[in-house]
Amino acid sequence: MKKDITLIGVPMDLGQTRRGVDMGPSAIRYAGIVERLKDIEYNVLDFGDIEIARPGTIEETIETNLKNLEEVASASENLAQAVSNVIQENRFPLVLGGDHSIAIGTLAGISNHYENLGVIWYDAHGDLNTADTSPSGNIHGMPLAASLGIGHESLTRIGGYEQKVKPENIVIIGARSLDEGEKTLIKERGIKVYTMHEIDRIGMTKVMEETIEYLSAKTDGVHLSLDLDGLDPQDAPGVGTPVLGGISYRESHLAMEMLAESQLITSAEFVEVNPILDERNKTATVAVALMGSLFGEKLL
Ligand code: NNH
Ligand code: MN
Ligand code: MN
Ligand code: MN
Repeated sequence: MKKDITLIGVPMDLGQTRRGVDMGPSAIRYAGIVERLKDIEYNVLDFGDIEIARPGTIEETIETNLKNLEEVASASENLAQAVSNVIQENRFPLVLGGDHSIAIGTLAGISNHYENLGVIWYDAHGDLNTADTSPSGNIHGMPLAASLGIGHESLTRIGGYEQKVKPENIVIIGARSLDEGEKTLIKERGIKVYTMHEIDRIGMTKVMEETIEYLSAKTDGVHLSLDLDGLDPQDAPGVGTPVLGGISYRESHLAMEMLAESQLITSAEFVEVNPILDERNKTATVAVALMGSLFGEKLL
């Protein structure tokens, strides 16, 4: 039942303004992801890195407040193609970021292989902004909106089609910093969200049981998009936009272990690891440990 895995690195930092997150894929490789997966008997292939244009090298033709729009769109197309090829080869795409804007390309590459894709968005943020609601103009705050088909068409039409995921097939876990426009969208579209409040109140076990039940009932594949800032900054300090009061390391392991047991996850990405802001590669090390659990590593 074990699917072969292909790693895809996306050294992208253009979706936000703090440099260093483009080194995330290297940091995660250095923290031993390939060996970790091979230790639990996976066939792992490292595709290498997606080509990312340098900022300002693509001629600006679109008038917009979105930062590096052309470069992000072009990288997204490249990533979508690579991810789609991996699925075609019947392998599991494991995408290493890079800032979270890369999810636009990942989902564009995945979604048309499924009838009804589900998405788990593990994040302190909603990433549901558009040019109109964004407080920053940073595209890493927009990938979930873009994947719903909401926002600038250079982002919503990656892969040549719109709406990669339906609102009722999304579960956001760990939210604690939502912008006003995002809150409105969540309510209007009926997106399921477990904020930190619910995690505190009912516990991660129940959150994951409910999430798995909710998604397995109606989807034929589930993508895990894990932003390391979903975790508490004490456990994952190497992120560009840390928010206090996050999910713990242990709770995150439990979540990954429950997903492994459920066999629900068909693709995954780990994003926002920024080694420049990190403490001795701790955040990449945490990411690798969580990937181990997601792929079925056991303590005993
Ligand atoms: N919501 C803010 C914005 O849109 C912050 C987004 N930052 C993230 N998202 N790291 O996961 O700019
Ligand atoms: Mn995010
Ligand atoms: Mn985030
Ligand atoms: Mn395009």
